[in-house]
Amino acid sequence: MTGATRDPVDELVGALAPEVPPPAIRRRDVVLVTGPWLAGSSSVVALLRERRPDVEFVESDDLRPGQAPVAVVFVASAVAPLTDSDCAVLDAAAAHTDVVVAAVAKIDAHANWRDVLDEDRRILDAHDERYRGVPWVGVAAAPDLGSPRIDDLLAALDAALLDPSLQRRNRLRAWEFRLIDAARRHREAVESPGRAARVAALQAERTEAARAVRVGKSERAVALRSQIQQARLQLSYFARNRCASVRTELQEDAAEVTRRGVPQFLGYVEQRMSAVVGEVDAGIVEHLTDVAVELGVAPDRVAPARVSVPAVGRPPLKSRGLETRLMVLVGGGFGLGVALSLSRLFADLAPGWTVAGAVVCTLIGVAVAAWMVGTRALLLDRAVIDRWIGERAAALRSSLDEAVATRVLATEMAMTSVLAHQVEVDNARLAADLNRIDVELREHAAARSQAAAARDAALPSVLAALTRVRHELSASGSDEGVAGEQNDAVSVIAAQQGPGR
Ligand SMILES: Nc1nc2c(ncn2[C@@H]2O[C@H](COP(=O)(O)OP(=O)(O)OP(=O)(O)O)[C@@H](O)[C@H]2O)c(=O)[nH]1
Ligand SMILES: [Mg+2]
Repeated sequence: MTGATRDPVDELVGALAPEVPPPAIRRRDVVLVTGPWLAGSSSVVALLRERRPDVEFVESDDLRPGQAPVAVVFVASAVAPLTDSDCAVLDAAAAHTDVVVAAVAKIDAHANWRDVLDEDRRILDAHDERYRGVPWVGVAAAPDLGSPRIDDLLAALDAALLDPSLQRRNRLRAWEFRLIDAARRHREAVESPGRAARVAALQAERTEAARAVRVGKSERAVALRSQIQQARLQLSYFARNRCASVRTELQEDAAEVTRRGVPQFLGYVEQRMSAVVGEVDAGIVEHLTDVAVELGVAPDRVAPARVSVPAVGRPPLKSRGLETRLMVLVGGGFGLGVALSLSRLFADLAPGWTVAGAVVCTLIGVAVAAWMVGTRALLLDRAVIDRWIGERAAALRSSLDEAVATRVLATEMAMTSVLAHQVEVDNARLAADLNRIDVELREHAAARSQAAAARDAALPSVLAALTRVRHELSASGSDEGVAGEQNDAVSVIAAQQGPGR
């Protein structure tokens, strides 16, 4: 007979959900007594063992993982109604066992234990409908006064253990747990929180990588543009400022130059102009190097060409023949006039010295004429030099302006090409990153669709089997029982009770 080798419940469920393996639990022929902390379960176990030595009672610690009892006695204290965590203790203890008897302990010490019992029954019924038929009794296993009261529990336990459908119900309950677990695993395989978190992280990483490259590119372009414009403005201002100040300085010096000092002064002008060129050149290099460093470009990309002093001819100091002749004429006339006037005055004052006076007056006239011509020539030279300095400064200024514009432009081009290269490098790195992320995302999507396919294929039969198991469980309460399905514990109790009661 096949039933001798295989449980009928296993055959029933196995036909509905063949891919779900049977519950991997070992049914121990024991009654588990458990309950919340300090509820009194150890006292109840002790008393039960004393009263019913024919049945093996154990506490949670006595069961190893994978072992399930034939019945569970759930001990709750009469001190207060059950909490959610208390219900969870029962859920864990009776996961694979359908037969549950509930007891409110310490009823000797709590006069209102019946109210607590009613409340506990209501709470447990509301917690899970599987507990609706659970019998509730009051016990006092270790009373402070009087004798222990455990008869109601023994009676309820006997009735439960004598139920002929006990083994079948327990097996169905174990199957229910197994099927719920299988359905949960299928759902989790599809909606795996770990995979969902990883996919979300990958998508965030993808968006951030693309954004970082885009923002980095436009930030660098904006920074380059603004730095270059700033450099152009500041360097032009600096160059103009230096030209203006050197011109003022040299023109002031030119106003005091002597005729003899002119050649030396011209050399000094060259020297000052070269110094300004050097200063502006150094300023350009320094500023553009700073810009390069700030933009993360090697400073050697800054255009290194030096500025030269613009060539402007020497001042036209000699080429003024007509003016010189005019001055000689005017100076000579003025000197002659002075000489004649003085000699007339002298002749009147000292007629005896007329000849000597004429000589002296002539000399004075010549001296005055020479002074006039000399002074006029010096003033003229100074005016020429002054104009020449203005021209040189203007030439220097436009030359420096041009140098600034050229150098800034060259630097901008060099940096633009460096930044373009950086953009290429960034884009290549971004493409590699996106490719890696997309490959992983595709792998997750494939794994998810595989799991969904597996779930869609398996879940209907699992759910059908679960519905059938629950139907059998709810029906088994009113069944007449299944012949030959009583477990060993039931047989022992029945044999024990037979003649003795
Ligand atoms: N008054 C009275 N006290 C009891 C009764 N049963 C147990 N107690 C007391 O309740 C306390 C806890 O009893 P235990 O039997 O150790 O309870 P437990 O649930 O096994 O406790 P833990 O294993 O520590 O969680 C002890 O102080 C017992 O004396 C009872 O029926 N009446
Ligand atoms: Mg204990």
